[in-house]
Amino acid sequence: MRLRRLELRRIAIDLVVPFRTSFGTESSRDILLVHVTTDVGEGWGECVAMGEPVYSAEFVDGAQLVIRDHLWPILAAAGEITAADVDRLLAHLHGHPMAKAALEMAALDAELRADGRNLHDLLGGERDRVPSGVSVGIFSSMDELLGQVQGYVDDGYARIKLKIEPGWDLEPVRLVRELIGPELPLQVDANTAYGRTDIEHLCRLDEYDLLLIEQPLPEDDLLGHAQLANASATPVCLDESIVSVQNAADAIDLGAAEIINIKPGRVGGYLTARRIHDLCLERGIPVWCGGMVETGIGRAANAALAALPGFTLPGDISASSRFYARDIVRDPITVEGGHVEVPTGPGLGFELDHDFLDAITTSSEIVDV
Ligand code: NPQ
Ligand code: MG
Repeated sequence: MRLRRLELRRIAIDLVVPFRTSFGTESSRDILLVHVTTDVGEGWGECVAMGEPVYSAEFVDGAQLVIRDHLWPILAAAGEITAADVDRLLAHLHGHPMAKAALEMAALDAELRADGRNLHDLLGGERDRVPSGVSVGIFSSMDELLGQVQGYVDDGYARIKLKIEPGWDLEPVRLVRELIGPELPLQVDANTAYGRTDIEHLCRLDEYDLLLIEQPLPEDDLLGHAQLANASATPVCLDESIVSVQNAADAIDLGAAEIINIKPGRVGGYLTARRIHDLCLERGIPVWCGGMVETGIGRAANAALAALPGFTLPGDISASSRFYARDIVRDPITVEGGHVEVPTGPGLGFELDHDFLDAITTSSEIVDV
């Protein structure tokens, strides 16, 4: 296909309840959507960068700029390409994985729709539904936390993940484990809030039979994670630290990653995400699909990825209604019996609700070839 036109669409969308993590509280989302027009049709992608560089170095204004001025011109000038060429064409530009992933997504959506295929098919997913986990924020009181967790248990989620930080760890985990009982899988995510001097403290989580502890230490501290993995019974899972196939392999070899959270935006796209999955499957490292509070575009694509055989743990692909009162797609992801269905429609598998999308659009920038 040939890329003809780019629309950078920004939307503003409120969260149903503020989401507090160790890096801050989010009450609404300012999301960049990437809409490409090609000679064979259109496609949409979603950039998962946040408003500020608090999860990783990327942020939405920077992503829009780098797409417009640096990434798009290369793809637009490349002539006849396929979505599988995007990663290689952009490889000489450092960083900006979320911006690159959004463009690759839009190219995949356009190409797949033109061929009457879907992402599930292209990636090689083997299941038509995947287990769904929910990520639960930090609260100012234990009562609020337990009330939220009970609601998600009632919704049928297959696994609970608690956000933790220093001062909000052992006690909330103890009380939630008591509330949900010994059977429901429980895990924690610190988003880099601890340091190597906390290793002994983090080992005290061992008694709560957690599925894993996600990214307790800074993203560049692979050795510290290996030290924690040696000291603790709870498996160490990396999120922010894993940014490429090579560094995933290195983290595994170092003993720093006993489990990996795969987020396509963080690693530069769905095709690289699949390669990390393939590596982990070969090495016997369980993986699961993370979430970045996506709309129905990203949620549909994540469900397709999570259908691959190495995704043996429930992902953070919760119902759209976990975060949004109304989604921008006509077929939002729902959770039934603890699972989400992998979309079967063409492309990434979503159908846009254009009226609602237009209603929440805050800006639209057009770039021609
Ligand atoms: C994680 N996600 O696994 C993240 C990080 C995160 C579902 O826990 C707005 C946009 C708020 C993106 C909060 C989950 C967010 C966000 C947390 C991403 O580390
Ligand atoms: Mg995480």
